[in-house]
Amino acid sequence: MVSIKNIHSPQQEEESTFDLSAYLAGRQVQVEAALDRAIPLTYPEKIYEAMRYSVLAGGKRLRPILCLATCELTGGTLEMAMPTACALEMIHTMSLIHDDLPAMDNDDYRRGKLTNHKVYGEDIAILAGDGLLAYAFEFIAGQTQGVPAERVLQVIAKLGNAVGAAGLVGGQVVDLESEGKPDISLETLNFIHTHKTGALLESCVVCGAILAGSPAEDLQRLSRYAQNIGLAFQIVDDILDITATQEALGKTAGKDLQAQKATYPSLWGLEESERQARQLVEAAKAELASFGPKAQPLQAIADFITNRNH
Ligand code: GRG
Repeated sequence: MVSIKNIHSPQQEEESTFDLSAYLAGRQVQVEAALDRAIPLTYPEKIYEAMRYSVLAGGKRLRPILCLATCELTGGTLEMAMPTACALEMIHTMSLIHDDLPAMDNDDYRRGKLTNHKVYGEDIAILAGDGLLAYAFEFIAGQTQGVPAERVLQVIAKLGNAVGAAGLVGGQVVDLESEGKPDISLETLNFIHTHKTGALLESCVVCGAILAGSPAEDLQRLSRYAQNIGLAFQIVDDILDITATQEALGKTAGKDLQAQKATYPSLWGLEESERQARQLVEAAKAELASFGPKAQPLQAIADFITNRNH
């Protein structure tokens, strides 16, 4: 079995003095606190409880952290980006709740806990996802402060595009259509993942920079960084489905094989999948060169994508 630990060279580890674990832990605490405040437990309590159950169930908080990091990198503040960062986690959580439903991927565990529909029933789980999706946009529009209105509008439009049929929803549809077809082409596999996973990750990175008022060239560089880490993230997700335990993943392991799903390892094998992920991470990091040492968090997050074990 191939381990994806130490996927980058020891030399690279020496070069970086940036403490990513401390950085991520600090940001996670800030994001969790903001999410806790964002969704109050009010009437009708049942739906707010279901929304809070999944949003506050843990998770790496990679999407909000990416948004905060690019906003800071491009001259903005954490405060400017926090409502959007929270909204991104609400949207991501919504997609996990719906993805876990029996009509979709049908999973009992997520983030180490029973899935939303297992606790609250399918009806409430669907509504909890709907509630989170709508609230995410309301939250950006109503809570963002210190940012010109046209930038907020740009963020809302970009996010709507990434989540709808042109993004997440479209990727999920092609994924559903591809079930039980282990022979789908690399082009179709790439379409699924650039839409289902990549579009939201790209939005996280670019929205942080939009809020800070970045020029178009920087938005393009950051967008290419995000597209590369998005694909690497999915390749690693496919590898982990084979190599990691349910305990480490917090969700059912080995599902892709069981469902005879086409994945990067099924197409390329584990070794080549690791090589491709590593190459994408290097390409992503190259896009950050012009930002200098300020881009250390984003450089380290790119490495983390291939080094993670869950
Ligand atoms: C209703 C607008 C709407 C969309 C729903 C269900 C669906 C359409 C799309 C599925 C999207 C999906 C679940 C993609 C998988 C993304 C992925 C790799 C999730 C795991 O992300 P991590 O590892 O999880 O960051 P944590 O728990 O750490 O946040």
